Amino acid sequence: MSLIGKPNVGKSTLLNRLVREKIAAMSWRPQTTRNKITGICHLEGGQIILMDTPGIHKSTRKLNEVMVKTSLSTYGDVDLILFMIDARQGFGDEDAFVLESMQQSRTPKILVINKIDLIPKARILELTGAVNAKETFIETVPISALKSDGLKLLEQVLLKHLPKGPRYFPEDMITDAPEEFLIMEIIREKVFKLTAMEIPYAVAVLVESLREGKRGMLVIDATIFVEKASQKKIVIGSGGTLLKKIGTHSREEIERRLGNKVFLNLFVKVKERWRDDVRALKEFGYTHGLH
Ligand SMILES: Nc1nc2c(ncn2[C@@H]2O[C@H](COP(=O)(O)OP(=O)(O)OP(=O)(O)O)[C@@H](O)[C@H]2O)c(=O)[nH]1
Ligand SMILES: [Mg+2]
Repeated sequence: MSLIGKPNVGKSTLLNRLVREKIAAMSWRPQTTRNKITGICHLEGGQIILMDTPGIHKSTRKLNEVMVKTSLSTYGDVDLILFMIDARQGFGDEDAFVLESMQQSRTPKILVINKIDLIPKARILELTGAVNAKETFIETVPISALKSDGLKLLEQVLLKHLPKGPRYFPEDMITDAPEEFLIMEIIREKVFKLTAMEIPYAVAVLVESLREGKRGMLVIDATIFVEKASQKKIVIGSGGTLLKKIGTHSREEIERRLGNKVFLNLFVKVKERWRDDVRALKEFGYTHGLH
């Protein structure tokens, strides 16, 4: 099952809620997610395998092209597409663009209207009617991912429509993403939240090494790449204060996630125009559709 929608509608928030653990980066900025990430939701009635994807949008940059291709590539791999819209913003041109991208796909679609905590109830019915007039959805489920409202119903709807099969994953497994990826995303999310303007978008993170240090401590070396020397200066901050804050916030979350004490070494480097540089994109793990 794939979570699809324009940026910022709440796809990653829903993934984390259904998995009952934070595995996907979330922020109030659009285009937070850049890779797909699989989450596994264990229920009495079965396992739901969910895929969070980057928000589909228009852009001329290579990175953004790769992000969108990553999302589109999931259509053929899944049994269900969850098309998510933001209840407060309603259905706009950007949503129409996303819907158009799935027109060719024969995968059944469910409409998820998220952020219903922000609108009056009557508006839900109105939106349901308006969006269902544009496309055939097998179900419409209004939810608030943030407030965990409507999620029980959504789980039941998903179980009903997903084909029955063996349980693929062990009960304690919530993602198949490698540790390096989860760590990279935690650091990138902190940069997304602690920097402003164009900086979050100019940042890529690479986990260079993971090794066991003294007393079972996990030692992590990671590099934050930016596109310009001026951005590097900002990410480091005066006297290194911002980098320190990014490091502390990241380390605390990595420790919670891995259940291990962590020593995090963060470096900042400039890689000019990496967002349009195929080699750099590959190095950073943004590979979909690149040759
Ligand atoms: N009020 C409200 N806010 C929500 C809800 N779900 C998500 N949000 C907020 O919406 C913002 C975007 O959430 P994300 O989960 O990062 O959105 P996304 O669709 O994954 O965004 P991209 O990765 O950029 O495509 C965050 O600030 C969330 O807290 C909701 O049900 N209600
Ligand atoms: Mg996301």
